[in-house]
Amino acid sequence: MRHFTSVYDLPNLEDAVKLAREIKQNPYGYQHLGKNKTMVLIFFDSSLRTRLSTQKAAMNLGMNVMVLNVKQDGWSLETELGVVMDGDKPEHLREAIPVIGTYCDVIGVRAFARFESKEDDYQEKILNQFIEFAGVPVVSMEAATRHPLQSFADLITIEEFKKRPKPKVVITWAPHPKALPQAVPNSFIEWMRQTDYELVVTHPEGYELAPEFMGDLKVEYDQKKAFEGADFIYAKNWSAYEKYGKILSRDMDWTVTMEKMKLTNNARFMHCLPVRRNMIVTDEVLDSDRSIVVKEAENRVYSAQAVLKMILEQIK
Ligand code: SN0
Repeated sequence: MRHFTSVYDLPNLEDAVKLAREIKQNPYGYQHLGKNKTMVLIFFDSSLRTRLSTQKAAMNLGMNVMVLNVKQDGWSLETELGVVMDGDKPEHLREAIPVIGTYCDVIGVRAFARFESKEDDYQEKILNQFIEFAGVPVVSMEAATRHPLQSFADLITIEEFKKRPKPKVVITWAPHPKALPQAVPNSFIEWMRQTDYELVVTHPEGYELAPEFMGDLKVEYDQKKAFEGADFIYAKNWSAYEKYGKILSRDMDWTVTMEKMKLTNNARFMHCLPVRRNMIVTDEVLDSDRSIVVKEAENRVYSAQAVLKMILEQIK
C-alpha cells in the first residue's frame, strides 16, 4: 500500500483488522520500521482525536512527527491552479506540497469539504494534489468525501463489541446546528458494505447520500423501524448532498434517546466525536453503558498504526 485514502487502498480488509487488533495488544512491536522516518501532519481543519491518535500511532512505530496547522501557523495556501495570485494567499499548494514532501517520508492531510462546489469536493481536489505532488505516501486524515481512518476504527470497534457474527448496524442522521460534511457517513457506509453485516441507513427525506456510496442500499426513512433489533446505532449529522451543503431539517425528533435505544437489541451507541450533546444524542444515552464512543476513539490509534505499518513496510 502506498497511499491511504479509502478502504480500497487496503490489500485485504480482514487482514488489516487482524493487524490492528494485534498491534493493540503489542503497540511497540514494530518500532524498527519508523526509525529515522518522519511523518508530517497537515491540518486545514480542526482536530482533536485525529491529531493525537495519528501522532501517537506514528510514535508507537518509532517515527518522528511534525504537525502544521495551516490556518494558524502556515502561509495561507492558494489551491486553484491558473490564478493570478494578487490576493491574500502568498503560497500555492503546488510548491508547498512538494516542499513538505522533501522534509518527510509520509504526509497525513486533513482537508474537509468546503461546500463551495460539489464537483471540487467530490473530485477531492486538495487530497489529489497532495497525491500528485508530494512524492511520498499520503494518508487521508479526513478529506472532502471520506474519513477512512475513522471508519477503520469503527470497524475494529464493532468487531470487538459484536455479540453475533453478522450484527445489525444502523447509521442514523441526527440534528445539528451547522452544515457538516458527508465524509463520515459516506466512508462508514463504504466500509460497512465491505463486511457481511446487516447495514441499515436512516435519515429524513432530502438527506440521500451520493449514489457512489449508497450503491443498491435502500434508505429506511422510519428511524424507529430502523432501530428495531439493531446491535449498533451509529449517529451522525450530515448536510444534504443533492441540495449540496444545505441544512434541510433540525428536527429534534431524530435525536437518539434512551427510549429509542430500547427498540434495539441492547445496541451499543457509536459516534465519531465531537458530538453535540442533546442535539445528536441525549446525555442519558452518552452517559450510559450503551455508549462506546471513547473505546471507538481509542481505536483511532490502532487503525492509524496498522495503516502506517503497511506504508512503512513499502518504503523501507
Ligand atoms: C467533522 C465532520 O466531518 O462532521 C469531523 C468529524 C470527525 N465534524 C465537525 O466538524 C463538527 C463540528 C461541530 O461544530 O460540531
